[in-house]
Amino acid sequence: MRLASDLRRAVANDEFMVNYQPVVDLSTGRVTAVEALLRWSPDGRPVPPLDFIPIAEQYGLIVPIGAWVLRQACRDVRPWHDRFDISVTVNVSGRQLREPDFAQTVLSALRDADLPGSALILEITETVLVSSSTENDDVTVLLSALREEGVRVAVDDFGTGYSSLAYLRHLPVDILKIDRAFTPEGGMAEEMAFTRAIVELGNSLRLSSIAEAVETPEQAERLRELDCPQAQGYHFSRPLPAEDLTKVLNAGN
Ligand code: G
Ligand code: G
Ligand code: NA
Repeated sequence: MRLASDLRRAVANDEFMVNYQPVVDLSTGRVTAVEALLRWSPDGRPVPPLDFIPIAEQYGLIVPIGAWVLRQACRDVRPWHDRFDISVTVNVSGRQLREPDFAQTVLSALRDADLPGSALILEITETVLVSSSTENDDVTVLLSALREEGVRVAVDDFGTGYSSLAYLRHLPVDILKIDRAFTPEGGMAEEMAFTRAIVELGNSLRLSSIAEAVETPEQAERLRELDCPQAQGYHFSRPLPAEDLTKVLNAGN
């Protein structure tokens, strides 16, 4: 496949970049974290992540690409962490978690950027977490070890991957990223009931939920009324290159 060989070359040629989308504390408006989002523009034309990430996963290329994202994200967040106490949240695919040296990859990215583990959040989809979550399995052990270094774990796409919540009782997680399907569109009663139930679950488990794809001030206000602690989305900011985000943060955080 053409895309796969292009991707292989891209790793060697440094063709990737990382953009950062702010995660905002809904009660203070402060940026608490940024999500690292991989971008690839071979010959100046951007390829959507949803087109190339599945291929990268299929060919195992997500392992070196993901390691590169971790290193870049830790390096970029360092000044934002020092000045504004901002953490970085990095997407991790199941393929990466199964690498025996994944913990080493994470810890060396932190060490080389001189960043504490508490500044890093690993974002793992609910489907991947659940498919690897019997009580004593490797992923549980791995995540527990990383948490001992202060690294936090976020459940991505929460609410869409699985019909049971039992895994939340034994998997070491800190944050729920509430799937965009539950970001209220119009404030209709039934829609709000789902959002409220999910936010309340997160709050009562002391998980710091993040609502995704918040696009309007009305949506942000509804989430505030439901006591959702954090949110991200175009209403606050699009994903930005590091230099642009630095300017935004310096202008006031
Ligand atoms: O910007 P958006 O189109 O960036 O991202 C689309 C999807 O790609 C998201 O679901 C996001 O989780 C995923 N994604 C973005 N960056 C990365 C990455 O570095 N690694 C992995 N595994 N997924 C990513
Ligand atoms: O599920 P995950 O957090 O990985 O999704 C990130 C994806 O969502 C990226 O593609 C990002 O560009 C996109 N995104 C971020 N904010 C918004 C938003 O407000 N609306 C929409 N439609 N997409 C968004
Ligand atoms: Na994500």
